[in-house]
Amino acid sequence: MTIIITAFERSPDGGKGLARDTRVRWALEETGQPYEVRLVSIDALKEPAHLALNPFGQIPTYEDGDLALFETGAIVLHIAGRHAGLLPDDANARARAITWMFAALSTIEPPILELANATLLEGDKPWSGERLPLVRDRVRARLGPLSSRLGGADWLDGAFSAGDLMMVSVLLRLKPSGLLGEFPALAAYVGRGEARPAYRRAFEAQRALYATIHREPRP
Ligand code: GTB
Repeated sequence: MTIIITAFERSPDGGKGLARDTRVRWALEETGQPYEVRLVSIDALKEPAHLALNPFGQIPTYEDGDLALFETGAIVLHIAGRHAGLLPDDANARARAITWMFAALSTIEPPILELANATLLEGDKPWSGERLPLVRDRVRARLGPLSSRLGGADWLDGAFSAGDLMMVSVLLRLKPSGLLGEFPALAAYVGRGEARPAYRRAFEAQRALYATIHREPRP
C-alpha cells in the first residue's frame, strides 16, 4: 500500500515549508518510506470527504491502507514507531524521545502559534503594538529553558530522534520573528535539522510543487 498524505493545493507560504505536511514528509524521508501527496483546496478541506479524514478540516492527513490518521504528532509517532530511524531501541531513551515530541507540540508550539497569529492576523489591530512584546516574551520564556537544556549538544537526547524532528519543525516557524537569533544554540540546532538530507528532500518536494502550482493561473 502506498502512503498518501494531504497538503494544501496552494500553500499560503508559497513553498517555504511552514505548512505542517513538511514535518510528515520529513518523517517519511528519514525512515525511507515512499509516499504520495493528494492536494486539497481550501474549500475541499471542509467538505465531507476530507472531514472524514480530519474532523477539523485541516491538512495534513495520512492514509496507509485502511488506516487514516490526522494530527502531525500522531502521524509522526506512528511513522517513527513502525519504521526504524526516528526512535531509539532502548525503552527509556524511546520514552524520552517521545517526551520531546510532546514538549515540542504542547509546550513550545502554542506560544509560537500565538505569536504567528498576533503578527499575521492581528498585526493591524490598534492594541497590537502593546500586545506583541508580551507575546514575544512568552516565546522567549520557553526558548530560554530549551536552549539551556540543549546546551552544546547536537540533539536533545543523544542521537537525532522524532523529538528533534518535531522540535525543529516547530522552531522553524520562528524564523521571520528574529527570536531564534537571540538563542544561538537553538539557531544552530535548527540549522542542523535543516541540513539533514531527509529534511532537504522533504522541503524541496513541497517547494518544487508550489513553484509549479503557483505559476499556474487560478482555475
Ligand atoms: N494540530 C494540527 C496538526 O498538527 O496536524 C494542526 C493542523 C493545521 O494547523 N493545519 C493547517 C490547516 O489545515 C495547515 S498547517 N489550516 C487550514 C484550516 O484550518 O482551515 C498551518 C500553517 C498554515 C500556513 C502556514 N504558512 O503559510 O505560513 C503555516 C502553517
